[in-house]
Amino acid sequence: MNPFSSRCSKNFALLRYFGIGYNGNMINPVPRVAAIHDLSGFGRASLTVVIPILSTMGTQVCPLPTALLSTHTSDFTDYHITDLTRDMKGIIRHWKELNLRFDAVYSGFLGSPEQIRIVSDFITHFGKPEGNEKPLIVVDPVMGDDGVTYGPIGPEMIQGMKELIKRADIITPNLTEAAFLLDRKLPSEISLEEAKAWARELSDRGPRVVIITSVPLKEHPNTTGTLALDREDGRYWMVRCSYVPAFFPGTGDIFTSVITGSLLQGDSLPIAMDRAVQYVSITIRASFGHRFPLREGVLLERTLDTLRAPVTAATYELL
Ligand code: PXL
Repeated sequence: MNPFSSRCSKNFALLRYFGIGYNGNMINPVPRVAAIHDLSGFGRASLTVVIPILSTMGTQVCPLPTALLSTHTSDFTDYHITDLTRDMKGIIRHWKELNLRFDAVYSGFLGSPEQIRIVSDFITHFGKPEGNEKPLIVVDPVMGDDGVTYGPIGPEMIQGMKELIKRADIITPNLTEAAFLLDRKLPSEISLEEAKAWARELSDRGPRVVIITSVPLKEHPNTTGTLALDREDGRYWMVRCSYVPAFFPGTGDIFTSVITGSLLQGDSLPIAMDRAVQYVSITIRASFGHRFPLREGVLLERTLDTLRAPVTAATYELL
């Protein structure tokens, strides 16, 4: 029986249940994400936050680990690191043989220019449209924060990221990473018009949506801005939250994971931004009052439940 002969099968949830799309292509019962990040055992960054967040948001996560570390590299020294480039190739070979289909490809921290090439090839293969569905390509160009690069990131990685973002639908640099990508200096504050121009310039290189985080806006002292442009409709969005004076590693990974989960569950771009900003903000607040080293990351174990809540108070602005 063709499930599409009935009128109600036009409902996308039913398509997920039947497992077959309008064009006869296979549909995953829940959205499936290929998550290309490192696995840092201690410190709540990369896969140890990506997996719980996306799972909580109803998405299947398929990790493609880039490296195995004892801890992330921020404020830890002498960490153990094993590069997994060879293993990535083996995993991808098997996934190709299995003919897996992903609803999104989401990359974060990458260890070498060769890994960037592998991710680019992965996007070429697994990012192809099928029927009228195309996997969402999310590239978080993880390179640094507060004007400095993370331990293993050098100039050739910045060059590689400049190429990789061209392949993305959505990129989520913080202001430091945006400055690296645009060969600019990191300003201590930036005007709204300048920040919009940065987003526009990055989008001109390929990605339809650019979301810049950690933007210290001249016009709004003591707040942190998250600014986005969707080139398709030319609209700029802004979500502001009050500045919390604490630097926790892993919050960028948390932010982009919520954006990905939110878009995959059908939210609009400004609602996804609102969810991500509010989640990072409440999770920092849930952590800040405790007395433990910042390098251990935010206590997302205490706030994951809130990701299932409907959006109640959206604060986004159309610029
Ligand atoms: O959260 C970003 C990140 C991811 N992976 C590794 C890192 C960092 C930031 O410090 O060191 C290994």
